[in-house]
Amino acid sequence: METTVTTNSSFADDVREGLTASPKHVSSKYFYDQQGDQLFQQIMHLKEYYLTDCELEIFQTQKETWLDLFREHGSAFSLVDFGAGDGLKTKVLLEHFLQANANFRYLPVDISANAVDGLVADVKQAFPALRVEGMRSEYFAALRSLSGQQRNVILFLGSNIGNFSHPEAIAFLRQLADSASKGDLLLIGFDLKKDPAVILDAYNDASGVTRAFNLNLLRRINRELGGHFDLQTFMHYPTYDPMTGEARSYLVSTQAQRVRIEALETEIEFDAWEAIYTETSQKYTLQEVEHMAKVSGFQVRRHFFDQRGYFVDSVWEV
Ligand code: AVJ
Repeated sequence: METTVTTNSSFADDVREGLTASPKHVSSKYFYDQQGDQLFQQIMHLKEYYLTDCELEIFQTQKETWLDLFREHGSAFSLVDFGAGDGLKTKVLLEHFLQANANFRYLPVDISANAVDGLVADVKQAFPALRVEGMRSEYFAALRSLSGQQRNVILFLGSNIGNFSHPEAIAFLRQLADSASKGDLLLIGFDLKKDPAVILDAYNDASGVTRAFNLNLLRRINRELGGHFDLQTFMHYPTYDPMTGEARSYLVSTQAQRVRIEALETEIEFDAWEAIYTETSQKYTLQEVEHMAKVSGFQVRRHFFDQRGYFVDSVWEV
């Protein structure tokens, strides 16, 4: 039942494959160990990282409208949170929905039990009256297990979709549409194309947090796989192509070197200035957003923008 989006390969296997390939690459999904989670929390508070502020602004201005939309059939709904992060933004919605006495429950889904348990404990403390059930599960399996009950409103926020390549994103959305039930809604965030300098700054903050976030990938290889990366010899190098909308991050070896990785019983060879490709953060036009909805089997209900028009939260129906 897995697609190309989710694989069962281990960190070790993927690091071996990616660092012996040409060009070298390691997936951004491996950013998020405990340190990576913490660094991402810091990124969300950076002034250069406008994405979080934009989406928070949309949440604050649209929470009434969204509640009307979610319970338009006068019925109960489940708020199914994919990739809940720290729930800062989601808490704005939860608070409003509780105040308005909405008939809903909150279901954060994550494959990591740690992430789910942490978030559940956190929202329970903040909102004792909230009906919350953590689901330690793969996304699509969670959705299928919920079908046939009340309407599901699936949250896929923060432009997390942007970490997928275009074909991966379409495959993911199609599988989402297939696993959902008729009438279910998807609330999905997309970062939009804008001044290229603004975008590049978001991935190259002055305080160096994003640099540390990217380099943490090598630190993680050192910690978990007995790697011998000297972080001083790798630089964080982000790019943005205004034509394709692709923001990419690389780690560039500033010298020719060989790096031993104990757990892989191997040595990785780098030429001077050879790069490891670590992340894509795709930026979209509204036309691209609408096209993605259509080809993956959704109907666009409405778009919601921040004041600057930097970001869109789009509501789609299955
Ligand atoms: C969590 C995938 C939306 O791509 O903007 C932030 C991750 N990477 N800074 C993004 C990230 C570098 C972020 N997403």
